[in-house]
Amino acid sequence: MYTLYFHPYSQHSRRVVALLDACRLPYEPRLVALENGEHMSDAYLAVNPNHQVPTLVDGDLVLHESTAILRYLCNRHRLDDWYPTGLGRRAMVDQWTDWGQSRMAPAVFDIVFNSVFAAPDARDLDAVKLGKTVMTELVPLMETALGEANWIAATPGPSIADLVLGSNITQLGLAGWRPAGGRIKAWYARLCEVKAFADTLPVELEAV
Ligand SMILES: N[C@@H](CCC(=O)N[C@@H](CS)C(=O)NCC(=O)O)C(=O)O
Repeated sequence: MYTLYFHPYSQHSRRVVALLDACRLPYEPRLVALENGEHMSDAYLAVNPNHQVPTLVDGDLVLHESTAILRYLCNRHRLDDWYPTGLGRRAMVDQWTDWGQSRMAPAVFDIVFNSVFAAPDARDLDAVKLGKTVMTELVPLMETALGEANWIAATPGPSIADLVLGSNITQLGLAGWRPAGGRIKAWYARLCEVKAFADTLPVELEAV
C-alpha cells in the first residue's frame, strides 16, 4: 500500500489524492501540518528534503513532485485513460501538465500565497498583481486550447493534465478567483462532476 504525505489545501497534493481515489488505489494518507511547520521538521525533511507535499512512498521508492507521482501511478497501474499511450496524445497531456506546472502554478502561488496564506504584514502585493497579469495572458490560451473539446488535451475523458490545471484553478478560488464564463468555466464544472476531484475540494469551495 502507498503512503501519501499531503495537505488538503495543497493543490499539488489534491491532484494526487484525486487520481488515487478515482482509481481506487489504496493508500495511507499522512497529513503534514504545513500550518504548524511540520514540513520543516527533521522527520519530514528525511522524507522530502524539499519540505514540500506531496510525497508518495511505495516500498523503497520515495517520490516527490506531484506530476512525477501522477505519471508514476499511471505507468504502474496502466491508467491509460488518465495518461494515454498514443505518442501524440500523451505528448499533449505532457504539454498541458508541464504548462500547468511551469506557467500557471507560479502565478497561482503569487496570487494565493500573498492574499491568503502569508501573514498580512508579509504579503507581497506586487506579486499578486503580477500573478493576475500572468493569469490574464493564460486564460485566453486555455480557452483557445479547449476549443470544442471536453478536456484540455482532447482526451475522451479527463487526463492527469486536467487534474493539474483543475487543482490550480481550485486554488485560485481560495483567493476569490473563479472561471468567469466561457470554456474554462464549463470545463471546470465538468471536472467537478468527477467525484474523486470534487471530493478533494476545500470545504469553502464545494459549491463551485
Ligand atoms: N513542484 C512541487 C510543488 C509542491 C509544493 O509547492 N507544495 C507546497 C504546498 S502546495 C508546499 O509543500 N509548500 C511548503 C514549502 O515549500 O515549504 C510539486 O508539484 O509537487
